[in-house]
Amino acid sequence: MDTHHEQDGHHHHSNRVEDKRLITGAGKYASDWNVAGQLYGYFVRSDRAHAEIAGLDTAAALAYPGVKQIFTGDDAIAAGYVVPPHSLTIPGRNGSKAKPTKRPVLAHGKVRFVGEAIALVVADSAAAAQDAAELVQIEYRDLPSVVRPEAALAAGAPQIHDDVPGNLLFEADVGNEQEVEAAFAKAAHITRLKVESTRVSPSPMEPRACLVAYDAANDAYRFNVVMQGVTTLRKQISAYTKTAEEKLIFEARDIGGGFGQRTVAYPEYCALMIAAKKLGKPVKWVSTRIEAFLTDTHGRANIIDGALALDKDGKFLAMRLDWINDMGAYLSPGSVGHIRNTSVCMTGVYRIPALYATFKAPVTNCTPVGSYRGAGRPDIAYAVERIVNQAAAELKIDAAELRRLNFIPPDAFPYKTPTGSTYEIADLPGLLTKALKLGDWQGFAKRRAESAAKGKLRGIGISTVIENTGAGNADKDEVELRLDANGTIEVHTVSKAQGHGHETTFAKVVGDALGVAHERVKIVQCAPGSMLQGNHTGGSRSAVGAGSVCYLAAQKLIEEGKALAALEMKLEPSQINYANGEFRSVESKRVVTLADLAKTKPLKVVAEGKFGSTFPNGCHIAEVEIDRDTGAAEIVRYSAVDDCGEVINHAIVEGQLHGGVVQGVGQVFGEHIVYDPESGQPLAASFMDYCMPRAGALRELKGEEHPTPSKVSPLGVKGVGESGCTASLPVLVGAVIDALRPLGIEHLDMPLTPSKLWHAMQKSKAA
Ligand code: MCN
Repeated sequence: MDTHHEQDGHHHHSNRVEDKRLITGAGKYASDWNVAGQLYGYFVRSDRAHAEIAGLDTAAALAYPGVKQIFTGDDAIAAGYVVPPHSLTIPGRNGSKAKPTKRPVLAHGKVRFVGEAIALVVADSAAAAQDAAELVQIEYRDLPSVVRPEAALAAGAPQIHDDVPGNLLFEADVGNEQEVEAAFAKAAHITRLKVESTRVSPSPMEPRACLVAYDAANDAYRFNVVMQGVTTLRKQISAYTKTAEEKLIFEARDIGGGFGQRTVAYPEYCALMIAAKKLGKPVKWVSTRIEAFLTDTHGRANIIDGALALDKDGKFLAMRLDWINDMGAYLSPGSVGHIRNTSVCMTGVYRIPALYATFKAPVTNCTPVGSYRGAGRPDIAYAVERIVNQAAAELKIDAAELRRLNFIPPDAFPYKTPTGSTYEIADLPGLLTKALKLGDWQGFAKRRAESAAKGKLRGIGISTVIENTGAGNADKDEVELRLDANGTIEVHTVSKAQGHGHETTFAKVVGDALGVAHERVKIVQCAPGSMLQGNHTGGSRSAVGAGSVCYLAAQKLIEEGKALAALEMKLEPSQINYANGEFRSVESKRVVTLADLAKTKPLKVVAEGKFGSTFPNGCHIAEVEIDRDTGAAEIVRYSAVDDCGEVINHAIVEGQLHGGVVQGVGQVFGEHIVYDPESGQPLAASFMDYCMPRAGALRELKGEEHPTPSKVSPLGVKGVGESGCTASLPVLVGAVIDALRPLGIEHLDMPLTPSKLWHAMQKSKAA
């Protein structure tokens, strides 16, 4: 770790090899792909939250100049593209299972959320397709809608799917209810808090885009599409359309952000397959930002009702959490995170002997919910950390001390949690000590007084969190190395960076393992047609998974290289040493270079690995100042100490943390997808009314590393891509609540907008 640097307050110098291309306009994004003779698609979408489609008349649109064809739900049914795959396959209560929801790739008979695609207009220009789409006549029979998950579960709520009685898609529980009840019965104190992790839109910079070409000779489809890796997307489209995986070929180069939202098979991609095949021409669709808000999967959308039982000394005895997980109108292929990930680290960084949690996952007349940076991890961290803060306030114990008192001690690792996970390793007291120093916890009272003198309310927040990263859904991660006669090493992966800098970090792993310059290593992500297996980029698993296999592949290349060099030198492999790109033998004094091995033909090796979960953890401390007159909150200090194991690239890790924290800032202070409860209409579907964080929202982040290397993989790394997001929600809301507590305000739900804070302050004044 490079503490020296950090303590001097310097930031790590960025040395990402992809940056020149990305920041000079030389990137190639999904909508940059074109092929000769392509047609353009435009989707007609529902403007109703819940309605029967009583009539659909495409005649006028079809007559519009340039229009080739219009596809509707009938075509989706005829193709059999009806049941999207879903990932919520974990066992439910009493052995029950989540029901897949039918969703023809173009709506058939009924629409269930605003934005659902009803028809696909294909024309010889994008403008013609869009113009003609306005001529498609739809007659709706409106049905009552329900957009709040608690309301969807209430008796008498409108029924959204015939085969989902009571709108309850899935129900589960974890832990031991009897133990929890017994512990609550003898507790000296019980803290209760109900919080919501609000529905938000991940909003990557690059909107979705997809160009599909049908190859009749091979009955295959070629896609240029945004993605987070090829394997998951290919499997899901294959399942949705019942097309063999090897008939689905994907090509993408640069991806302008993903955040979980770019992982899944969306119905639009499959509808384009129908059109491309029928018309015998490639069809391209580029999403607008409004379509992105309406139809890209949303994130979070969890309501958590929690209770924590403590003994008279403040030791945690038991916790109970009752979840409502809003799934939106259909079960998205990326739905599992809501539940699985929340239960993996449910007791957080604490020793809580007894735990019980229930989950209810309803459908609502809203956009389907999928993974969003953290996928359940920020939600559980938010719930637990808010409850712990509330307990500290009620018991008048310092929030940092209450944490220290209840931490899983270093000698208890590997630590088995009440939900059956095993945390590998962490040094929580060390992390806390470092963070308290970095954030000057002790000096807060003085700073609060200074703010008060300026008429401002100042609050401090703390969060100590742990999350699972690494273990993927794929059976294994594979990486292929190709060595050519110039000594260049191509590294093929099936993960796909969306801004993460894999071209830099993976090249470093391979270059270091081979002892060659990083510039000699070229990372090729998701080469079209490659059938390598592995995980997509998500769940902060690429460093642990693909990254570690990069290392194993380099080792394999050395081993195979030794055998080849031995043949050439007429020696045994054991007589040959490898270093810095060269095979040498003491005996013969001869040298065979890596490039020599590929003289006659390129040398290929494929390595594989399967790794378990790693558990990055962190302690963040933040301070906010609230303006009493406007309700505006300003982040005035932010310190983060994180353990992501060994670090491959410090600048990238710092950037990942910073990005994650700012994404949390967005959810805490502004971002919120809201629907009108009467009409089911979305009220925030553009950047005019969906408030993204701006650069000034977090002016400085002081970060330090506190690594406890992982033994799960040969690199000792833990994932870092989501950590900032996970830690930032509770610390920032905690800081605001701390500022408002003197006014008697103990809880507010996100987003903490100036208006919300102002009204809360006015109400407390009046009281
Ligand atoms: N890294 C490192 N040392 C470590 C751990 C990671 O140097 N100990 C590096 C990795 O090599 C990689 C980066 O940090 O370059 C992130 O690695 P990792 O934590 O393995 O996460 P993934 O690469 O799998 O990225 C996924 C994660 C997720 S789940 C979301 S969502 C997210 C995030 O990353 N989406 C992002 N960060 C994002 N960053 C950008 N720019 N864009 C997104 O869409």
